[in-house]
Amino acid sequence: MPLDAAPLGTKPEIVPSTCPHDCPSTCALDVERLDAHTIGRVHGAKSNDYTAGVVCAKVARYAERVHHPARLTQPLRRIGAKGEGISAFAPIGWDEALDEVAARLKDIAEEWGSEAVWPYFYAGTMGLVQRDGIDRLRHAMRYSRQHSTFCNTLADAGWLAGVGVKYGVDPREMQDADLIVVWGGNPVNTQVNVMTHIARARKTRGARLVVIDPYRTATAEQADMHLALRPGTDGALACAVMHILFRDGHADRGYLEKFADCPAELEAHLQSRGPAWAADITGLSADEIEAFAALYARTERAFIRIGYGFTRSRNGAANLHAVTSIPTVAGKWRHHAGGALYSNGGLYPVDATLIRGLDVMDKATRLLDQSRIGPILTGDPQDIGGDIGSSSDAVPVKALFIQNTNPMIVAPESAKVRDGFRRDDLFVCVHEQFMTETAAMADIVLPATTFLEHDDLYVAGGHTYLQVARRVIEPLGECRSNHAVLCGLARRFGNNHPGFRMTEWEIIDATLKASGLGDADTVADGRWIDCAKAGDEMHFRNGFGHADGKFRFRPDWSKVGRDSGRMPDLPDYFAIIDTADEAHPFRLVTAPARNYLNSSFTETPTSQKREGRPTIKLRPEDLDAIGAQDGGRVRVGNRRASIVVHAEAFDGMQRGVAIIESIWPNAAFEEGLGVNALTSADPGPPLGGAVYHDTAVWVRPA
Ligand SMILES: Nc1nc2c(c(=O)[nH]1)N[C@H]1C(S)=C(S)[C@@H](COP(=O)(O)OP(=O)(O)OC[C@H]3O[C@@H](n4cnc5c(=O)[nH]c(N)nc54)[C@H](O)[C@@H]3O)O[C@H]1N2
Ligand SMILES: Nc1nc2c(c(=O)[nH]1)N[C@H]1C(S)=C(S)[C@@H](COP(=O)(O)OP(=O)(O)OC[C@H]3O[C@@H](n4cnc5c(=O)[nH]c(N)nc54)[C@H](O)[C@@H]3O)O[C@H]1N2
Ligand code: SF4
Ligand SMILES: [Mo]
Repeated sequence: MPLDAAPLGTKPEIVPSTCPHDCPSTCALDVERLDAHTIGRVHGAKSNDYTAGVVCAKVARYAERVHHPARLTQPLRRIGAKGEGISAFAPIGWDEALDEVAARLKDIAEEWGSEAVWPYFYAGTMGLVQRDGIDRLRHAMRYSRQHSTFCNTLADAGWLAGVGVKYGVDPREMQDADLIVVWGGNPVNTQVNVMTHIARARKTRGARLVVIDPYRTATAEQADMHLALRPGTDGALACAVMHILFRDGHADRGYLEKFADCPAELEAHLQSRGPAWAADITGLSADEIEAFAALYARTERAFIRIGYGFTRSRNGAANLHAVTSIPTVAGKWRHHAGGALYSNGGLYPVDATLIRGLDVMDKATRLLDQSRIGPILTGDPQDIGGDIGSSSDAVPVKALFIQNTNPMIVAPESAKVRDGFRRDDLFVCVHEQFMTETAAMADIVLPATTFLEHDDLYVAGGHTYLQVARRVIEPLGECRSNHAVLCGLARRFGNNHPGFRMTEWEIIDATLKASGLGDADTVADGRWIDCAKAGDEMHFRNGFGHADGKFRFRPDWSKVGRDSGRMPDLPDYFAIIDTADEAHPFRLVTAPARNYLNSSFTETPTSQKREGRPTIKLRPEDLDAIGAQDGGRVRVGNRRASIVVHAEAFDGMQRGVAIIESIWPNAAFEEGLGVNALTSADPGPPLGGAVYHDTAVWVRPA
């Protein structure tokens, strides 16, 4: 056991690192290094005032993942059927593997045009060099571009529409707040550090916690008030809260005059959107809405911590915009610990030109929607035309080169994704740490290092630190980093972009220097740089991110995305969700499970044990109504597919709401199709974005 490898009585060496996973916390880590190949426990850095010594349980026991016996250690060629797993593969050498991938991509580009190749990636590591380097290869070779829509497209659209820049109030101010509203997020599961700062506010100031979430999550369990609304109805709740603020004299009229575009119009518009109206839509009582609005109105230091969950609906951008309008109406942004934070992703002055090869990008290449990989691979003519390219001469995708993502599980309409991967005429190379269900569909699989085995540079959504982390241990077996693989391919293509002739460390160094942030060694030795702006900037006390400094209640959605015609003019309930009907009486939310991180950690025994099995939470009355039992098997379905899961009686939500915590591998389900067989690949307006929590389904005993 790696944990016991240090001789008794010796203290393990502590080495700094950064958690690379797709989590807003981006924790600063202290890793126990037992020897050059082995780690022990992973701790949160006490010296970082955001991480504050805390990490989630799954990363604390990272030894279980990095030293997992099923880690890939050699390049593999598939010699058996697609989807069968490791037994269908035979080991090959790196040169042979890269030669073959390069030759196939070259042939396909020659025959079909370079856009027939789609480099496909997401956020297995959030390190900028290892995550985004794939774009450099893409642009250098004029391969198809990717519109990355799995996660934050709808949320970004909604935040930017009103606020104008992608940052918000410093999260370290949460500890000084008197009211924290966790809106559509579940930080106990998804970014545990938020809870540290909330706990401080509760302990030192008696702060109140309000959670707005369709079900009683572990975060909601800790709350003073939990508003368990129907999924996708946050716009209505936000409107009613603002209606009450105007009605009861809590709108900050002086502030609005100076900092908002059209407060009088908004007030008039909200006249007809009071608590009774919103109660009808959200399923909350008018009293609950009044109580929340009153608490919010009377608290100066009211911090809204906005999560992603409530934006994963067709109306998600509109919902998020409506929520950011609340602190504007009430003028809360003015106060220390008042206002809102969604993400600080736009805070960092990092020049990504070298990493992403932006100098050689050709914007004329087509842009393919990541979330629509199912329709794309199965040849939807609308999709393969791309967002920008012309559809008349559209070529099918003939090759996928995949790093950092597991689309067979995480992408919507996964039955189509699987059909697409099964195509005989599709060449697939997957660079992975494990034999994921996506890797199992590949022709060539390449073994990848983990963050502990390579260098990288990290920024964060949930705080303000930029971090540089050196590798902690030697690469396992023959594992190579994403950067090394990209360089290997570029060499075979004879591509001379300077980024392919540099080491990771040289790229980090050059990027920091180009960004005016110093050099790699200095930043790594200091571990992080705090990129927070002055408080006045992060509270928008000098104005919001639009030219006139005013928050937009009436955004110009056409500047945000092409599908803007349907967007509501002013904050509203935008009724375009997959509404429940007689045939599909339940609204399904596929919220993140605590012990998995997307599909990562689904391979570790402790996570598997803690999660148990795929489960649908339904109210006891709903179980009775469909004739199902607590613990019994049920079939859940809609137009797209049906899956079998076990039912759990749970009274933490309204009737008609169903929860399946995710994301389980498809193989964990009886028939081999997982929860994303039910979710839709419809792009949410105005700019696209996956709608994982916006699905009407039927449920019946299996
Ligand atoms: N343990 C764990 N941690 C994770 C992840 C994971 O899978 N597991 N995923 C990581 C990633 S990639 C991300 S982007 C973040 C996301 O983390 P969060 O910001 O927390 O967002 P979501 O993950 O989508 O969902 C959070 C909550 O939103 C609720 N929700 C769903 N629909 C609605 C709605 O219509 N209205 C409201 N008010 N709430 C709604 C869900 O019930 C859920 O409890 O977490 C990261 N951290
Ligand atoms: N039903 C449902 N589906 C969802 C969501 C949901 O809430 N519900 N959430 C969505 C969201 S928010 C997101 S962000 C996506 C995330 O989806 P993904 O980005 O696919 O996230 P992971 O499943 O964690 O997959 C990352 C993969 O990258 C690999 N990896 C990690 N580090 C490296 C590396 O350095 N190199 C290489 N080559 N590989 C590496 C890991 O082993 C893992 O298999 O899922 C989405 N899907
Ligand atoms: S809370 Fe998030 S960033 Fe921190 S260790 Fe866990 S997964 Fe990583
Ligand atoms: Mo995400």
